[in-house]
Amino acid sequence: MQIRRMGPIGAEITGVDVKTMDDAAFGRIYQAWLDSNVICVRDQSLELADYLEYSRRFGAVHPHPSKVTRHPDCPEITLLGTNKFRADGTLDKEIYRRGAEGFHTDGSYEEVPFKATQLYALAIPSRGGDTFFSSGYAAYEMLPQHLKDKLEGKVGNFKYGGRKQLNLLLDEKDRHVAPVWHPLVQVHPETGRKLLYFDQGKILSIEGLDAAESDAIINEMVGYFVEPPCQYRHKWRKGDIVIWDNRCSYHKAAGDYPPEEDRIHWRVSIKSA
Ligand SMILES: O=C(O)CCC(=O)C(=O)O
Ligand SMILES: [Fe+2]
Repeated sequence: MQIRRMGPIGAEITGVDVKTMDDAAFGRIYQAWLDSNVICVRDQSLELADYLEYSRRFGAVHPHPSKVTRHPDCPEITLLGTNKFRADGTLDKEIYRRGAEGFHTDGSYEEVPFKATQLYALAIPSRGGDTFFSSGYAAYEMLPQHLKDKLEGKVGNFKYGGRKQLNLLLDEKDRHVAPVWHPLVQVHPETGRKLLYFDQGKILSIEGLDAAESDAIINEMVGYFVEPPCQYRHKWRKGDIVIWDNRCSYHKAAGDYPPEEDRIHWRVSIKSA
C-alpha cells in the first residue's frame, strides 16, 4: 500500500483492496486521514455490502435526513446524481448541484454532526464534477485577530437549509427540526488541533450578539469562505473512495459537469457511534 500526500491536505492511497485489508493497514489509512483531512483510496470494486462494511471501520453509518435521495434498498446509502431529470425532462438543480452552493461541513444541523462523509464513485463524467476541500485548522489560523477574539467561546445556531432555507431535498415534514448549537472554535477530539467550525449554508446566528452584529460577522466569515485556505481539488476516477473529516474540513462540489452525463456516487454519513 502506498500513501501519497497531495499537498497541505489530501492524500492518495493506492495498492490496496479495502475488502481484504487487515487492521494494521486500516490503521495506516485512518492515521493518514487524521493527518490530511481527506483521503482517496483508488481503484476499488465494491458491492453495497462491501462499501457499508468498509465505511463502518470509521464509525457508525447513519441514514441521511434527505429521504428522497436514499438508496431504495439501503437507507444508510444516499445516492448522489441519480434521478436528476424530472419526468418532464427538466434538470433538477437540487440534485445536480447538491453540495455546490459553497464550502460547508456535513451534518452541522445535527446535535452530533457527522464525523465523516464518504463517497464511492460509480460513474464519473468526461469533464468537470471535481470536489474541493479545505482545512478547518487553516481556516482558524487565517482569521484576523478581531474575529478570533470575537468567536472564542461563542456558539453558533445551525439548521438544515440555513438562512436561505435551502431545504427542498427534505420531506416537508422534516423541514421544521429545531436548530442546534455548536462552538465556533473547537479542538479536534482526535488530533488535538484548534479549528474553526462554521457552515455558511447552515448557520443562522451567533449566540450572545445582537442580530445586526451576528449577521455582520457571519457575512464577513462568508467572505473568507469564497476561497478558503489549504485547498485540495479532487479529480474523480471511477472506483475512488473519498472520505473527509467533517470535524476539521470544508468541501464543495463544483456543480459544473455536463448534465447529460452521469456522475453517480454512493454516499454515507458516519458518526462516532
Ligand atoms: O458531490 C460532491 O462532490 C460533494 C457533495 C457534498 O457536498 C456531499 O456529499 O456532502
Ligand atoms: Fe456536503
